Amino acid sequence: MPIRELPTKPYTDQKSGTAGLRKKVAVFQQPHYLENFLQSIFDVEASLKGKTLIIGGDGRYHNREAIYTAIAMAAGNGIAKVIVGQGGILSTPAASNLIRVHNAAGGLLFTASHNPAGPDGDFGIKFNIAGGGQAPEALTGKLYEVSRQITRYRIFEGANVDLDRRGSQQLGDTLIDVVDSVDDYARLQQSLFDFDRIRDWFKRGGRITFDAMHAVTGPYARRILVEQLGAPESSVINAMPLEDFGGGHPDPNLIYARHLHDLALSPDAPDLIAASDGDGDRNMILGRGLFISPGDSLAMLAAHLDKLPGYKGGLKGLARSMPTCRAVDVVAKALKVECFETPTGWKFFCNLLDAGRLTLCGEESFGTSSSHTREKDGLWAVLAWLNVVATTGLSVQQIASQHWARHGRHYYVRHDYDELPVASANTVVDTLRKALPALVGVTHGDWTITQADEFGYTDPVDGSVATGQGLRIVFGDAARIILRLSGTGTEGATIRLYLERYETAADKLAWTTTDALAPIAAIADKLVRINELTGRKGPSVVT
Ligand code: G16
Repeated sequence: MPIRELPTKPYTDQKSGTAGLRKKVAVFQQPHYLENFLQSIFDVEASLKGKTLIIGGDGRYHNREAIYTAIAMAAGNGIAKVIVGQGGILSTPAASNLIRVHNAAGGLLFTASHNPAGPDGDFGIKFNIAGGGQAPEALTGKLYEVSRQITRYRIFEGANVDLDRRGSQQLGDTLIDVVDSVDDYARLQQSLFDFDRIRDWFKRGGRITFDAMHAVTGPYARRILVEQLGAPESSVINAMPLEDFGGGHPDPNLIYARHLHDLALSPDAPDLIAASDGDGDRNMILGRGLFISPGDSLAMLAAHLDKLPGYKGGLKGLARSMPTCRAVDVVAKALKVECFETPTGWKFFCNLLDAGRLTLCGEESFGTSSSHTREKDGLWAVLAWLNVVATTGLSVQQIASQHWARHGRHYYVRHDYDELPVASANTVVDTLRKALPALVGVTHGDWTITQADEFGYTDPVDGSVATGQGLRIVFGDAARIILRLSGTGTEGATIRLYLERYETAADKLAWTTTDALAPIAAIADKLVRINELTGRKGPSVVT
């Protein structure tokens, strides 16, 4: 039996962030680094033994090597069956779906999401549990503890798996099933949306440009948009997945996908312009002449969800992460459904989804999804918008204008200060935290602070508590300033400052976001003092 137990020494930095363990590729290439983390999973989740495990990744540099190791270690740790995407490719929502479809005990997803790839780029791993959601914090905490004491790992030595040949192969007692990366995911989308209606919309001249950013969604978008829905081949751009994502930054936002914003403003703009990120869970939506912010996209989809075949059964609850703008809260109120405010991190939605209390949820970080899976789902959001546009006969612009006229408009922006020295980022947060108690009741311009605190969350389903989830300065319904540290970066610390302003008067609905938020930004400058405390001149990224 070529299963061997090999000695190893622990690393002390295998602490998961907002979404799994993300590090530079070079960190993952250290001897036994990946093996240690994987063995921690197999040790902590002993119940994986004898069960099915899904394995796949976003195709970035180091994906294949990591997947060979993961398969050999799955076989070394008594996994009965591994289902792996052909070529080692699975988008994050496709992997989550496969866990659900095959009733698997969990999944190993190799991705650093929207972070750049290549030898000098980032790599990452997420462990998803039965049901398809990301490991909750209690579990990632245990993984971290175990990883700091690990002394050995188990592996099937000399494993020789052909990742490119679909079908079954045997590795000792473990069955390895290499499956098409797209089939099940495409079937799922077909069950949710009105493909006939969308096909007809394309036939009548409807146009989309979808940018796969040379990342994982290329094959998914081609299959669904082009082959199944009849969009012209040219509708999917940068469709070829590349190990370094073509040297780009597959983060679909107004900075890294600026060209899509320019396209939206051009005279020949298509009806819908969209993009997804490295691992296919994020989405960006634009219409002719207009960028739809993620918080607005969530609210507008919520308002139209009853028009989509997969959601005719009615809307249960809605949810957003705390820093996400409160547009969806207004829709929830109008629809008389529960609305939850969770910490940043998709994993916080999963208990609510499992308990049947949520239908739709989203985050400001370009994430939207529904109860159909347990990850955010980039192409799902694009198909949802296509379906709404095809069904209502309205343009994206009309959908947005009607929405704002009825529900009011939440202007919203996020300022990122990347790669700060950790100490200086902490100083900003600590200084504001100390100042919070004295802020309530203070008036700035037209707005008075009604609440100033640190966000904490008690999960309504299992009672688990998450503290220290961001500082918030709230001006009633009118505005908010939020500050938190990112949990997904791999260099130094990233401060995120979120600004929101709500307006309902008809003459205040068509401002530019920059103009609308200028007074809030000025208040944030005074209260949060990021430039002053860090020596920066301004944010690195504004989205
Ligand atoms: C991950 C999480 C999201 C989170 C985002 C940003 O997304 O799944 O829930 O909103 O990171 O997190 P942070 O503000 O801590 O950097 P992804 O697409 O990177 O997996």
